[in-house]
Amino acid sequence: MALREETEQETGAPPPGRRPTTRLGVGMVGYAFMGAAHSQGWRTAGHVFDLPADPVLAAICGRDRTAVEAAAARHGWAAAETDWRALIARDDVHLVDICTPGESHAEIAVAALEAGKHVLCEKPLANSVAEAEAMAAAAERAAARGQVAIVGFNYRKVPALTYARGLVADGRLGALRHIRATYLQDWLVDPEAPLTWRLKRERAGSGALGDLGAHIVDLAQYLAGEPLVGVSAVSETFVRERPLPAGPAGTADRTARGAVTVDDAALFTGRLASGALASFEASRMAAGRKNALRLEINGELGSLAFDLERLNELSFHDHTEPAVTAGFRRILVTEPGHPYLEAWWPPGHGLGYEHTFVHQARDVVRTIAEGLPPEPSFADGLQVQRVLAAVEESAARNSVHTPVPFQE
Ligand code: SOE
Repeated sequence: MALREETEQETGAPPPGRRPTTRLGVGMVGYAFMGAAHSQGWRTAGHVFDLPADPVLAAICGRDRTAVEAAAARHGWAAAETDWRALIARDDVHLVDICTPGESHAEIAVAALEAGKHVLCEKPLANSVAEAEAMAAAAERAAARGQVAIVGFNYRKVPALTYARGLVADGRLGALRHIRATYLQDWLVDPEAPLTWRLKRERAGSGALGDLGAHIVDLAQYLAGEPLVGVSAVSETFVRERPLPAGPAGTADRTARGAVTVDDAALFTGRLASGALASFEASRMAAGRKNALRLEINGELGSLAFDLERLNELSFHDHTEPAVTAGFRRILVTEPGHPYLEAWWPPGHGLGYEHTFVHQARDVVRTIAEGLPPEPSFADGLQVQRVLAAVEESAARNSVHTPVPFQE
């Protein structure tokens, strides 16, 4: 849909250094962790980057009137709705930002696209391949009408990883041989941690696999610039019953318990289209690991390594250098010439997790206003969904691998 032109007569003179602008009215569904993170992105992007349109936090939506009004006040949204259909129908909403659990992604995204809105949808795109296919098809139809549909794989927007993609695309690593990716958290180590929606298959689709594995699968395919063509997996649910959540803060009710219906951890190997081999580990059971996303790529000309806990750094080994001086060196990705950094702080003044959502908002606005190809697209999200489904299928078949003989 066309962005609304806003004239100077309506707004007064533009602030110094800024051109008259168009407005992109955002309507967001959901207001928990991701809702807060996306709100921060929408609030900040236009104040840091020179954007071709101004994101406006038009309305936020959640089922509980009191809670959604509190979220609107806290995060800076102009209005609150309790029905997502009413949010989509609003004239001041040009883009629908979906931050709900995966169970409602498909229905909201397809409805929003059919209503002529642009869509940003949290990852993983859906809870099943069938849903993701319907979403990708709706996005394709909408693209023909000039609408944009993007998936919230926010880690693509870490400057070091965007930069890493450039190095791989420029051939600095040569032919790729290996990708090693792990994403580890530990919030489920405690067997008394409550049974939240993230532990229910019908709500979240899968467990650590969709929550964390989706990110590293997307990053592997994005960085390599090619898809995974096959996987072999094992997965486990270590704690099969947990206390039901009770109370508004999701604290555990010690009396009633329910079944965990998703994986706690998934490990898999994969093969990329070029023949490179990849390995992945996603777990919410890795004691001491809070948000540890690590990646290493080895190519015939060099290697790259990244650790989200040190997200301003990228390690690069140039294998074409003389062996006596070659070796991994740390690039501090904070120079104005690095992706997204031109608008932030002087070199060395690093960024954090929340900046990925600001960069995501910037890219969504630019994609819409400048007619750029959407990235990551719903087709990318569908491809990740297909990998997740293949991992689940493989894990179900591989509950017993090739047995290892042993002697008592
Ligand atoms: C929870 O495990 C979670 O919030 C994920 O859902 C996010 O995608 C990830 O960025 C951080 O961890």
